[in-house]
Amino acid sequence: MKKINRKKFLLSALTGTAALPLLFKKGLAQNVMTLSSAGSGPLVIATWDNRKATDAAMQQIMNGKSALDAVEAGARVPEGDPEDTSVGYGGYPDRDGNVTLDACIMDHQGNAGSVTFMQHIRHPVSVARLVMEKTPHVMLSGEGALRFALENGFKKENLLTEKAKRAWQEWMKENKYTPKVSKNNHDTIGILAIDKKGNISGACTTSGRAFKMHGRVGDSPIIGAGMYVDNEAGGACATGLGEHVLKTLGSFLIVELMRYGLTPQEACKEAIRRILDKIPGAHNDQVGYLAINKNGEHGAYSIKPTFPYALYQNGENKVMESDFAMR
Ligand code: SD4
Repeated sequence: MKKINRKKFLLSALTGTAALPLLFKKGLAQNVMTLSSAGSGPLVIATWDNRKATDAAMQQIMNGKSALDAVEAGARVPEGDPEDTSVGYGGYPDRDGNVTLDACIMDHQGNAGSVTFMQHIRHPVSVARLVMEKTPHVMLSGEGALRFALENGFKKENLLTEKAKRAWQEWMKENKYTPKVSKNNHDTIGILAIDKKGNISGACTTSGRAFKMHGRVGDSPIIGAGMYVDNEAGGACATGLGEHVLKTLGSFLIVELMRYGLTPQEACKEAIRRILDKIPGAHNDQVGYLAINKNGEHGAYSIKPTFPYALYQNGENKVMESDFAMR
């Protein structure tokens, strides 16, 4: 069978030759599926300056635990931190004053779990993991997710801190119950890891957009939008305005682009380009993507500055700034 240069092929597809469907029709897709060989981790990467999270995750890996254990441990750090107003305990509420949480997790075998619109549980990422491991489902939502968590020993708590309550009351005075894109509420954690075996896992957890409509669910718990992992190709995660990520299924798109030979950086850039191309006015908003491949390479790209991220690799845990589209 003729060898296909995945990158050249993809770039030609991107420039409009529409060769992708043809490839699948001819049954050649298998040829392009066998991506890179052994991984060269360990590595942990997370959105924003979540160095405490990447540190907790790397400790798991150094102790011989899996990438799945690592991303869960990392995601739990901002979930438990009352100062992080975008995740878990201390997260800003919806416009009715309820803290409603979204989270997902995915392992190297393609197993996935997710909870959406869940209240009163501090660690939604751990509930998402249990959905993945203990149920025949991928997603549980709202009351059902809460009931499942309580049945599995999670504690019911009031997650609305005084600080978050005050911010919500201030917002109510100015905005009169009209949901808007809040520009300064973005510390959602998306986290990806490669363990000592070279396996990739990912997680994402958030309280979503501050002062959103009750019942609103963003990209973060949606497998393929807020996060996606395919152990052959790599992993990706998102932060920022979830509606844009949902409309373009950004994390899945990035992983697929890496499968066809793009570097993580090129893939993140293309996913941002897709948002800017398809969604009028998106250049005013923020979305940031992170991606890793099996070779331990990473990419980061956002609509606009600044999008810092934490990278723990080669014994160093540091903050870096992504490249961006709007100059
Ligand atoms: C959402 N993407 O619910 C999340 C918000 C976010 O940093 O990422 N904030 O739309």
